[in-house]
Amino acid sequence: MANKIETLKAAKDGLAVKAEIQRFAEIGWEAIDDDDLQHRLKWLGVFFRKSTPGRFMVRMRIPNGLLNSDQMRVLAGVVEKCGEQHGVADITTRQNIQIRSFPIEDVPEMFEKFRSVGLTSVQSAMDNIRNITGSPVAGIDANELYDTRELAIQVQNLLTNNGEGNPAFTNLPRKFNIAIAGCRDNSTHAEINDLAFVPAFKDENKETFGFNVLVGGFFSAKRIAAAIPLNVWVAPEDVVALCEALLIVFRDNGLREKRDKARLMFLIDEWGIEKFREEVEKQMGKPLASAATKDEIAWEKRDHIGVHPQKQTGLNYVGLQIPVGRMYASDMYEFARLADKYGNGDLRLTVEQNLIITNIPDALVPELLQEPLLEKFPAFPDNLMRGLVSCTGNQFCPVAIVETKNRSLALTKQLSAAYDLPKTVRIHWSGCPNSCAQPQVADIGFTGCKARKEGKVVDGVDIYMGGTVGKDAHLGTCVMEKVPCEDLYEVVGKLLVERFGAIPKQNGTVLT
Ligand code: SRM
Ligand code: SF4
Repeated sequence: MANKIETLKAAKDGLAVKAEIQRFAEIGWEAIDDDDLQHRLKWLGVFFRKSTPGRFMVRMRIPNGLLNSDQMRVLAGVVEKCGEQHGVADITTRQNIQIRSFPIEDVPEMFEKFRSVGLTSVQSAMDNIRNITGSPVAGIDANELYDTRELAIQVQNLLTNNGEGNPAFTNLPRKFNIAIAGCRDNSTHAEINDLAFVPAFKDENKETFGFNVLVGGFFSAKRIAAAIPLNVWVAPEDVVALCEALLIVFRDNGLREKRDKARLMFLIDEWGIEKFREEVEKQMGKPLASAATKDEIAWEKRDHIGVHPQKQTGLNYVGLQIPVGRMYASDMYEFARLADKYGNGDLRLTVEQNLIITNIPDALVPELLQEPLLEKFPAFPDNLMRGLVSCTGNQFCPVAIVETKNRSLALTKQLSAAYDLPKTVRIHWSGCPNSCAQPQVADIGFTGCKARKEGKVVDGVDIYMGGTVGKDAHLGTCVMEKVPCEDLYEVVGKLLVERFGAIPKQNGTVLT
């Protein structure tokens, strides 16, 4: 028997609401058909939020995390229009932006504004392909192996019909994540994607560049799986075609009966990787090369925070830490202004929910570092704030079990005041086991749950540790269950001392 979402899609395609958006704006949200309101609008990237009924959220698509100052100003304008009390934007864990709290009446005009600067939010949620991630310093990193920007844009253009919506990919069995890595530190977390391209040279002389392909990675409440090798190497010019072929195989054969068993890995489980590879090859219409030997040069994971010279002599990029990814309209206008004044207007987003301003001449770096905005969004944060990532949590997310952004900020500040850390500790907070903040790739990861303390049910977390990214990445495992959030100061403080070399500050506020 088909599940509810399959029935809903069969009754009316998700993208059909595109033609109705003007009507929705005229009749108001309360008169919109419930399936359109709660589900199909997500095909346009527009989310009804039951915690703020009537005030919607939009999830953009920012391929490779590439933004320019004009686009940032348009996004800031949308946030500003939502009013100081409600307007807010978050950088997401897919190098992307979500904005809330606009009324449905504003959507047609908002889409026009997006279009005017080449932005789109189409097919960014539900059974569609999510934002295509790529190296955040593509094209400016002296050590990159490949500039991923053009490929990420091409893949998005194909899958979304240049941002207008592509009926060929509106009805996948489930969500689908694609990452294209261009450097050796794997800054996109390739192995947690359904489809990932990892740099690899085909020949020993390292002259023929391309990508090895990984498939089936995903996180869900029921199962987490690292992507596995497809035993395929593709040249850059075949990346878009491979995405298309593989997605057609998934679309036409993926399991659809149960939502929690509809991600790509379940099809691979059922068929075996060899048969899956054969089907993709058949769909491509040409033989696929087998995987190249792994590139063996190890690199430490970078977070791109701070000042870094670019491959273009005399220019720098400056990575700013955006605590829990949260920005308000005034911040966003300021980012646009700084990008224009000090750089060439370009901005980048990272999967750590941070922001990079690029192309800053050497002579202007000191002045940029003095800008008041950098007090709020520092280029040199402390080693705990630097590694903090947090999902939306129960402030807005309907499936959240606990609050995350405010709680994680407060705890991080408290721990930073009490301990010195010799290096960055990456702490990721997810408000439920869906793992949107990727806790399994963190040094310390939390997933929200209910716990018990003194006989009472309280907010808690399961704690994951040992997640590594970059070379030989592997997923962290659960080391403690149902820890009450109110005990986290002590529990995490102890972990920081015992496992990460934290030293209590002399005048700090270590509580016992
Ligand atoms: Fe996520 C659902 C937020 C990245 C796994 N995720 C949701 C929903 C849509 C829940 C809902 O019904 O509203 C959340 C929206 C809350 C809100 O109002 O903001 C939500 N996910 C997010 C974001 C915004 C977290 C963040 O604060 O950064 C991220 C948006 C990325 C983007 O720009 O597209 C986000 N979600 C992820 C990731 C990380 C990634 O993609 O690298 C994952 C794990 C990787 C994966 O998908 O395999 C992730 N989200 C999920 C899942 C579990 C998927 C599954 O197969 O069961 C759900 C639940 C679902 O889809 O049914 C979910
Ligand atoms: Fe919501 Fe859970 Fe994802 Fe956090 S991890 S955004 S609480 S679905």
